[in-house]
Parts: sequence; C-alpha cells; structure tokens
Amino acid sequence: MDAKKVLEDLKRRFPGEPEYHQAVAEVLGTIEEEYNKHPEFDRANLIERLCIPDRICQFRVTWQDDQGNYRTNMGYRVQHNNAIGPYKGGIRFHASVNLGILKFLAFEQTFKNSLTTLPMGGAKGGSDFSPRGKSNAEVMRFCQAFMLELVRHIGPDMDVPAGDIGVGGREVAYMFGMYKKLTREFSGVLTGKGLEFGGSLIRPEATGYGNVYFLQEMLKTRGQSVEGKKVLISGAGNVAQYTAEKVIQLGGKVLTMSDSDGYIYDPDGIDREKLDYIMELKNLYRGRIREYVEQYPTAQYHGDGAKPWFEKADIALPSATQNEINEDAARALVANGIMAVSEGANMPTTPEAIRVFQEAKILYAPGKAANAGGVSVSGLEMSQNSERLSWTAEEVDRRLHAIMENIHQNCVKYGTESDGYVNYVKGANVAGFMKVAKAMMAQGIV
Ligand code: NDP
Ligand code: 2IT
Repeated sequence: MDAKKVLEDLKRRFPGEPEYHQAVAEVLGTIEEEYNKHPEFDRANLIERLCIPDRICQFRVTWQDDQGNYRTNMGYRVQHNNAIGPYKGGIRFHASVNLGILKFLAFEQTFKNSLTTLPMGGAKGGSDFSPRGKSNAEVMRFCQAFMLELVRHIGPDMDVPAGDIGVGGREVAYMFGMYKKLTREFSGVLTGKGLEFGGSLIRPEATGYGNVYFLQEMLKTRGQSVEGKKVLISGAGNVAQYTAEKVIQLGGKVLTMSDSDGYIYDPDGIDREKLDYIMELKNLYRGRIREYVEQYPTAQYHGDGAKPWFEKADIALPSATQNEINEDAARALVANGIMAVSEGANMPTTPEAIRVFQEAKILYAPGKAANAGGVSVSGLEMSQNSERLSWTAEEVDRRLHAIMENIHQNCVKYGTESDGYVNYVKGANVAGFMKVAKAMMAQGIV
C-alpha cells in the first residue's frame, strides 16, 4: 500500500471528517512498513476494508423536555470491525458529537480492543445530546428514546456498548432498563452496569487505573516511579477522577484537573480528601470545577477554557477529550521538563504535538494503548455475565494490571527503534493491526 494515496482516497470519498482522517493517518503512517512485508494483505485490499467501517447506523431521537417541548437529536452506532469478537465500544453524549468523530473513535477502538488480548471487535456510538444542564428526568427520557432505536443494532453477542464522555453509570442504567423492557431479556448487552445488575467491580476505576499502570511500566524502563512526581491531569470526569486516585495512592502529586470551562491549579496537590470533594461535586451535584477554589482558596482557577499544559510538572495525563494538546502546549510541556505523557483520553494529542514529544524522546503513550484498561474490564464484565458470576475487586484489578503490562510489552516489542527509543505509537498500531489483519485474512472476503 501507499499510505498517502490510501489517505487521499479516503479524504475524497469521506470529506468533512477531519478527526477520522487524523486517526487513519496516524495508523497508516506507522503500519505501512509492516503491512508491505505481507503482499497477500494488499491482494485482499485489506487496508480499505480495515479503514472503512463495516456498518453505520444513524437515526433520529425524539424526546420531551421538562417544559413539554419535543426535541430531536441524532443517534449513531458505527460498527467498525468484528473480525476478532463482537462489536464493542462506548457511547458518547456531547453536543460536539458527529459522524466523523464517532468514525475516528470506532476505528481507534478496533486496534485498542485487539491490544487488550480479549475477543472484542471495534465500535462507537453516541448522540449530539448533551446531559449537561438537563434534569435527571430529561436524561432518562432521552436514554429511553435513544434505546428505542439502538435496540435494533445491538445484542450481547453482536454489539455491546458502554460509556464514554457524557455517559456514565446513570445513563448506562437507563439504557439497560429500556433494552430489558423491549427485549424481555436480561443480558450483558451493555457494560459499565451497576453492581446490583451485572456490573463488574473496578469497571468505573479501570480506565484511570489502567493508564497509571501503563505509566508505571513506561517509567520503569527509565528506572523511575510515580512516587514524588508532579502530575498534570485534564478533565474531571470518570477517567480523570480515577487517574488522580491511583496517582495519589502511589505517592504522586496531582496539581491540576479541569473541565471544558477551565482548570484548577493546586500548588499543595489534590489529596484524597480534596479528590473526594471533586468526586462529590462532579458525580452527585454535577457542578463545575471552578467551585473547587471556593472550598480550597489556596488553589487558583483559570477560566475561558484554559488548559493545564503550561504549568510545570513531570508527568501529563490528558483525560478530557480529543486534540486538547496542540503543538504550543507540547512545546511548553517539553520546555518545562516533562518526562512522560500517557493518554487517558482518545487522541488528545495533535499530530504536530506528537512529533514534538517523540523528537524530545520523552515517554509518550497513545490512548489506544494507555487507556485500554476501561474496555478491558468491560471485556471482563462480559466474561462474568456469561459465567453468571462476579469476581472480587482484587481478581479484576489483578487481571487489569496483567493486561496493561502485556500491552506495554507488545508496544516495546513492535515499537523499539534502532537507538533504543520506544515509539509507543508504532508499537501499539502494529501490534493491534496484526491480530485483526490475520483474523480478516483467515475469514475470507466478507
Ligand atoms: P466524562 O464525561 O466522565 O468526563 C469528561 C471530562 O472531560 C469532563 O470533565 C468534561 O468537562 C471534559 N470535556 C469533555 N469534552 C470536552 C471538551 N470538548 N473540551 C474540554 N473538556 C472537555 O468522560 P470520560 O472521563 O469517560 O472520558 C474522558 C476521555 O476518556 C474521552 O476522550 C473518552 O473517549 C476517553 N475514554 C473513556 C473511557 C471510559 O471508560 N469512560 C475509556 C477510554 C477512554 P465538561 O463537564 O465541561 O464537559
Ligand atoms: O474509549 C473507550 O475505550 C471507552 N469509552 C470504553 C469502551 C467500553 O466498551 O468499555
């Protein structure tokens, strides 16, 4: 294949989807060499079949707000690839959601899920509905209306959604309730469920914990650990909260957290008690991160959508959204002596910023490797549902830890360059790609 030509072709056929083009470009650029060692791949036009989703489901969702108005949103499910297992991936509810963003996420998910060692294909879904500012009753009605359509496309052996931005335990539970009502089946059709109805211990923690386990593995390669390190975290949602929890447990100092309005900088570090405050503020009251400085006045709040990347620290763990670290931010991080960047979010670093990190030879892990802990424990939730058993927290955490170590080993295996620098982007892409490619080749032209 000629990666440039494949990309140009996709851009022409699917215009106006910049995030999808960005994600494909990153993967193609790093797998081209390996791919071209296998002429049988090209004869089967594997690359186009791997870049273009198997199927895209789109639908209108109509729901009633508290004032009695009928509102419409778009709903989507992108089923990207099921060569190695049922379609699997989160659902995002956010005003910014569009098809291009979900295509990028479903594409990434395919390689990520392949890396987990578990049998899961790749998918992503969502809606341009944002739960922010909506009442509980409105969120419930929206989730129910969304499931009225989604029900046709999913099933425990077909496609198993979970959470993502704007979709947490509350939304998963409402969607599960409606799925159960419509099908009269109690099944593991969604993951991230409540513990009382088939959810797995450690699923809420899994993405954040997994990212820090991956970070530990990276730091070990340089004889370092999390203890005593200053850490910048973006976001204040599910991933950010449990990232902070694990960093604190390991003796690191969390300096920042954020939301889309701005970030807080706490020079004394966000400790366990302060994190409890943030969790209550965000999960119970659905408040804003700026309220932190009213509670802890020695901290500072930077508004107007400011990002934390210009503060001095040892480690950055972006955990909010895509393209939140641009070239300027990357240069500032490097100038301030950053040692490692490990992505909790999906594609938070722009291509130009990735180049800055790699040229500076810092430890840099892409989301599809570093944040794979979330979907891994989703996979373990599927196993437990099939067994009709629940494993202990220790058991799930032990397996999560082993999976993250395995992903790290695979990145080192496929990504080590001649000077010894580990290109984790290349390692993750090649390792993830090879398994899916072999499965597709074996299954014929379908
Ligand atoms: P949440 O909805 O729980 O939290 C998202 C956080 O990011 C919030 O603080 C939110 O702020 C902020 N945010 C969202 N959009 C933007 C934006 N456009 N600009 C700035 N800040 C923004 O989502 P998660 O924590 O679940 O997801 C965070 C990231 O992690 C996403 O990239 C997701 O794809 C990825 N991820 C999630 C996994 C999971 O299991 N949940 C697994 C693997 C990856 P605000 O409240 O202002 O919107
Ligand atoms: O991006 C992701 O990996 C997720 N949002 C989690 C997907 C899942 O199925 O648990």
